[in-house]
Amino acid sequence: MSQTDIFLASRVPPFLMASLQANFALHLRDNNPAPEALSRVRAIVGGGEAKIDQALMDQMPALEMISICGVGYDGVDVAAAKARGIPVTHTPDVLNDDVADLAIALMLAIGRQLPQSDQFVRANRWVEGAFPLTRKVSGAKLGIVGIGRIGQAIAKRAAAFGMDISYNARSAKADLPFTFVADVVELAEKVDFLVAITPGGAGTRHLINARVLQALGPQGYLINVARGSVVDEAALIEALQNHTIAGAALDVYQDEPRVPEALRALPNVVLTPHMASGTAETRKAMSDLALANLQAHLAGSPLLTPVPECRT
Ligand code: 8YV
Repeated sequence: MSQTDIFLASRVPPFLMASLQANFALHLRDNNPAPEALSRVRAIVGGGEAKIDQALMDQMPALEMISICGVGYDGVDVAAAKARGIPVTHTPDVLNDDVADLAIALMLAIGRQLPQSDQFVRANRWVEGAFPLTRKVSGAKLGIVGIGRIGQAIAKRAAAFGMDISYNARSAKADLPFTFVADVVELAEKVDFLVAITPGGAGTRHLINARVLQALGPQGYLINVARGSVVDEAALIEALQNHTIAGAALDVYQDEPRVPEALRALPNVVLTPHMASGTAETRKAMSDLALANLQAHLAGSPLLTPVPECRT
């Protein structure tokens, strides 16, 4: 029996790659598959950052489904997929703990200056004097932009640090014991640490802009574990250079994996390479779920985790 043709739109974790290679006829975007091969493709698989637009789908007349190995799917034109009756799946929940862990780690890293102090010891500068004092995180005011599953996991951890927690979302969540602030500028004004964990896409593009950074102020820190598009990166670089804000800890960027030289040169940032879900345990769970969605579709069974727009 001939193998099902799958198009791989972006890099995926090694666990998923191994399963795809073993069980399917795999066509890698990087290899520019011929039109004839694309015409046989029944499913697209990709990571959370994969760009899957209508032009790409149009090259695949036999396309039946899209399985994203990631919770975010802002690179997928879901409306175009739906118009063709193509369901899109993603991998929510299994990464909540890891992303929340990294958000807390970044908050501690920038507040307590961990990479900077590590460098200080390595460069033997300790012999010349003490490391400058840092910012206490426990008990500080935290603002969370986006209070979905991951936002709530961050809040739960921050509560254990005795933080005073407020959040911004489209509407107040009555069941949450945190303060709702309808305006992001107002939220930034009242907190010490502002954490972005809202979905990417047109609706949240540059939600964190120059005005928000101005409101966060010279004692405030920005942490971004959402999408690079959520923050106006040029405005952020300017705010960091001019000390309009105290610092930033970022896991995501506008044009990954390219990080602007101006950002990399700054001393008041902590930069990680989009690794919030990047533990072996979680990437395995994400891979299993992405594969299970693909297999469910091919077996004619209900999909496990379709994106909200594709739930019936
Ligand atoms: C990774 C992510 O980018 O889940 C997401 O939305 O951003 C990440 O977990 C990626 O999808 C891993 O393959």
